[in-house]
Amino acid sequence: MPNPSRRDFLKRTAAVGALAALPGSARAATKRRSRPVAIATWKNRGALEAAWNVLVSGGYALDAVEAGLHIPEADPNDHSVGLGGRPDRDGRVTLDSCIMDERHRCGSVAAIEDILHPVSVARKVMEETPHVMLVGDGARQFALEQGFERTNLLTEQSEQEWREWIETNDYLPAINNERRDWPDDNHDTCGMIAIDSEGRLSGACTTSGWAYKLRGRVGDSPIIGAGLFVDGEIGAATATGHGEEMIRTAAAHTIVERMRGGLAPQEACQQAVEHLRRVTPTDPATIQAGLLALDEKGDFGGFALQRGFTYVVALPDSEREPSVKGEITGRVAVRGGTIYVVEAPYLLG
Ligand code: SD4
Repeated sequence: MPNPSRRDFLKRTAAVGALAALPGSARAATKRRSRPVAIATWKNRGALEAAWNVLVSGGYALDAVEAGLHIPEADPNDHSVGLGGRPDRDGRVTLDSCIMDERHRCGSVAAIEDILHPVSVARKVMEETPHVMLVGDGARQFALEQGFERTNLLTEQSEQEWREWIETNDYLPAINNERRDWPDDNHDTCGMIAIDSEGRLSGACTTSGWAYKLRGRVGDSPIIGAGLFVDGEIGAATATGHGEEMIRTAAAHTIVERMRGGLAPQEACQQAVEHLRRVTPTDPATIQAGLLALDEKGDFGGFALQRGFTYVVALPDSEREPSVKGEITGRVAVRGGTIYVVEAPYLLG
């Protein structure tokens, strides 16, 4: 007769083995309950509130980030995302977006035109195709086949500003946003990561990218691992700023790997910025990188290369005033929680 301790050991290892054999989704599903948390780049408050409403209703983090990003995508006054986004130098609005769930499932569209909600096309790429990324005309064709409508995204205002820009032909974006004229209310590229009450992590990004970019330029926002990365067992990260820098350092993936190594989200963001500054061939004084992270416990952090990176985070009512690195400059009560506006700490003065 086997001795009891050996029997226990066998039972235990069998259970662990069965768990390891489960696909990631089932593994995550057996895991935990969590407090919901959502965090987004810039003052994307409306987007965050839409996402939060899904989370406090017990919804799925993936649905939350998608619903959140629909807000800036449809807002003609947000000149860095979707409708009303600034065009490329040829006057065409081209959009980049991606989405990723807790099971390493992801979808992405780059340089897509005429479609109001690229994040939802990215989700369709994830759910309806064996691919991860579609670009340009192919992405639009896929979207139209999926029933998305063709929409003219170039608003009168954006067109007028582009025509004025042609006169100066100045390529360089401002450090903190493409909207030099509205610095107090920037909501710029929207990167959002969230964890729901079942402990499922997801994230998404949406942008019209670098204003007046070369036709065909793609930034970090649709690149899995650069503008966004999610590992359901570890955490999630997203980025904003000069996309070329996030691509060359695989910024979001770097952050998640540092969290896997044991760093808290705040420290992981800071180290990723320090690394970026060390390795970039670009003059660091001319670029911005704003990074956000969230781990599987719901802890979060943000860090930037330069002053001026604002982010928003939604936390449940039960939360004490959160201890954040950086300065809380605003708070708004929302259903079942509070949205805090935070000025992220930064590396360069
Ligand atoms: C890009 N990272 O296309 C985006 C731009 C951005 O706030 O984040 N702007 O490079």
